[in-house]
Amino acid sequence: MASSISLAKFAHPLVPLNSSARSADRPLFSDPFFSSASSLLAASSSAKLPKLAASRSTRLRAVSNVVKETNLNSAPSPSNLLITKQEGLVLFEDMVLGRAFEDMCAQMYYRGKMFGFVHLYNGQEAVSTGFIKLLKKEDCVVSTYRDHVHALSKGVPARQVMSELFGKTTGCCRGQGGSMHMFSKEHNVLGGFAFIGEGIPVATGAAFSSKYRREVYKDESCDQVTLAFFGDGTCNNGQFYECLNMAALWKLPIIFVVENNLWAIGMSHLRATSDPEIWKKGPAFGMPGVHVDGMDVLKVREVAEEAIGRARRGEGPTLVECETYRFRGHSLADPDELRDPSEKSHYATRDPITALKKYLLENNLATEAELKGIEKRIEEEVEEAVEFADKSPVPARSQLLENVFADPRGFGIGPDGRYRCEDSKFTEGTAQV
Ligand SMILES: Cc1ncc(C[n+]2csc(CCOP(=O)(O)OP(=O)(O)O)c2C)c(N)n1
Ligand SMILES: [Mg+2]
Repeated sequence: MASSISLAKFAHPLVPLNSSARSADRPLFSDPFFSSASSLLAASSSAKLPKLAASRSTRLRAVSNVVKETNLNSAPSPSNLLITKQEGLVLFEDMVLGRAFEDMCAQMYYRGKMFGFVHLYNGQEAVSTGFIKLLKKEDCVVSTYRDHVHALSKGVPARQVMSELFGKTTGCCRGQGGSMHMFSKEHNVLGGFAFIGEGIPVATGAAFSSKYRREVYKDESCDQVTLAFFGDGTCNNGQFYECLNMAALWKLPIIFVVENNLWAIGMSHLRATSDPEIWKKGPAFGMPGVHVDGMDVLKVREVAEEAIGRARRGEGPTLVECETYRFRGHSLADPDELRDPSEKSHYATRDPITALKKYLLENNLATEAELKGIEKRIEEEVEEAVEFADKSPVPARSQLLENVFADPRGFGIGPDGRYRCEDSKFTEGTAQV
């Protein structure tokens, strides 16, 4: 493969991942969008690099044109900007919501309001926002255990997500899923998954179903796209490769979005994988592989727009590697002592929300007062979500064995129709079953 990135550079925490030096090193990123599967592979030869690099600027202009056309209601922005004011504010609000929601989760967790593991998304907001805010309601999102913010970006109300975390009946899964299993049929959020890689085949199945309905049932209106989000560590899991194969083979409308935050719990990505450049796995399967700075929502959005467009037009899947960073430990139970403090402080200076704020202000797309107004509104929304969750009822005991597919008589329910867990002999281990 043509790539001149050295591992040392990739690993160095003080080299900004979006520096121009780095981009110049990686002329292949994003450009496979313009190639068929076969020319993608051919493009790996260094002779093709100048041409591919040139096509990137063409794509940038095309994106800004599309954005302008689809936002007739907003004030026109200068031609060199990729977003309108209205879009910028939507992105900002969504990222602020994600951050404020997660900060509140940490408080509530330590106050004992939530149970089990809780994995926060702080620092990675540009990925969720950059992709999901471009989706239609019918499009699907599949997440991992780090799923609150994906659900929020897809439109699941904050109060429903918070109630789910509190284990209450008003939660999006009626309190039965908890932090790692956000699901909403209404919003086409097809789940958070505690087992790594488990969501990828579910997403592939959803994409297959869209294509099947369109091509076999001739439902022309069915142009849904599915986004599968997962981490760098998960890319060492077999399900990832099986799904890349099927998605490429059947040209499924799916985007595999890798949130490469450089760590899988306490395992460095560089120590765990034979080739740390995950994007390269796309061309290996005959689909575009794209690398993007996942701390820059505008760059993520630009790549997402292209990938979603391809999928919707029936041109098949894309693998997007977003280089990002989580600002907190792996979960709220993780003391986060393994990562180097200089690495953490380096990424803290690249906070995606601060960067977007700066962009909006410098380009006169928003005023300080407007952004403060959004922050205040979100703060109130999150406070309200906590009050709502706190006041909501806990599920009735009768809900315990709902959605359990095995026959609950026997293990769960005794011959008298009562829950066996209510029988003290059963909990003592002395019951005769
Ligand atoms: C099949 C399976 N094996 C192991 C685990 C334990 N586990 C939980 S999170 C995790 C690391 C995942 O890292 P990554 O994919 O990079 O996601 P991140 O947490 O960084 O978002 C592992 C190995 C699991 N949940 N599922
Ligand atoms: Mg990771």
